[in-house]
Amino acid sequence: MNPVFRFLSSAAACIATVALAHATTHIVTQSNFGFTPANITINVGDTVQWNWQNFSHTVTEGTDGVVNGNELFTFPLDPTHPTVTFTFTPAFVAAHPMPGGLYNYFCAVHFSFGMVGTITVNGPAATGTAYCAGDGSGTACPCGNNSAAGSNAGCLNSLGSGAQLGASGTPSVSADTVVLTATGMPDSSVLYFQGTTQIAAGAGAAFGDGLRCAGGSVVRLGLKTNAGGTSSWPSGADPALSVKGGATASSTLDYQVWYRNAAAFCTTSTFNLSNGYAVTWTP
Ligand SMILES: [Cu+2]
Repeated sequence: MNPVFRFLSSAAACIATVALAHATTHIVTQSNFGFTPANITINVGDTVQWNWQNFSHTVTEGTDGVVNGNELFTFPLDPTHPTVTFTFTPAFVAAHPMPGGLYNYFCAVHFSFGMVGTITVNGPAATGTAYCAGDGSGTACPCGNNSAAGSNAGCLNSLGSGAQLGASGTPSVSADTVVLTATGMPDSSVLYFQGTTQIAAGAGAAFGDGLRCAGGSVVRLGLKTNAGGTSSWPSGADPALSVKGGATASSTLDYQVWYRNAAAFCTTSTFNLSNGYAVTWTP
């Protein structure tokens, strides 16, 4: 993981001012009826600074060309406001997600002149890496119940979906905010567990109606009951993942979800599993 991303996402949780100190400021210069460069790509936490040169303009989020209250930000850019800045904080980006991280803006005065720009905001790096999908790319699912290729989910269950395990947060043993979340399951009991190795080099081995992915020295993290087909661990009064699992800096640990699927389906077993999810812990 990119250490800058890791730092930003960690710091954002509690000490945003430090994150900003390490973020970058990107300069966009107004010249006549254009923004230069018109299209930029930044990282979450970065600041964009617009520098005025001549005439009077606005920097207004959106695509409709008018300031009507639906914009996420709008500033004058004129002789009395020659420098304006906006920071794409993790909180802002989380609250106002855009497809592909693409934020459009325009000058409300010169929109008809094509005075527009875009900012593409790259989100924080992923917490970890999914592996051992039950899509036939590794070990085949026990009953031909492979999930769709590329879905990064476990083998299909009786509902016709594969359980998908992912994570959010910062995998730092000193500032752990990682939450594992699994979706695509019945509203049944589910066990979150941790292993130290990837079975069959990450391809998994048939187990119940699915594949066992995480092996080695296993820690049972905790039981949850799915609601709406999903659950997360840790949640409520649970300890931090790194604490419960004894994660140490530089260790890569493997997580997986085992869940009950009592309906007659596939094997005589009444359980299935998610994909595996590997997390490398930092100090
Ligand atoms: Cu303008």
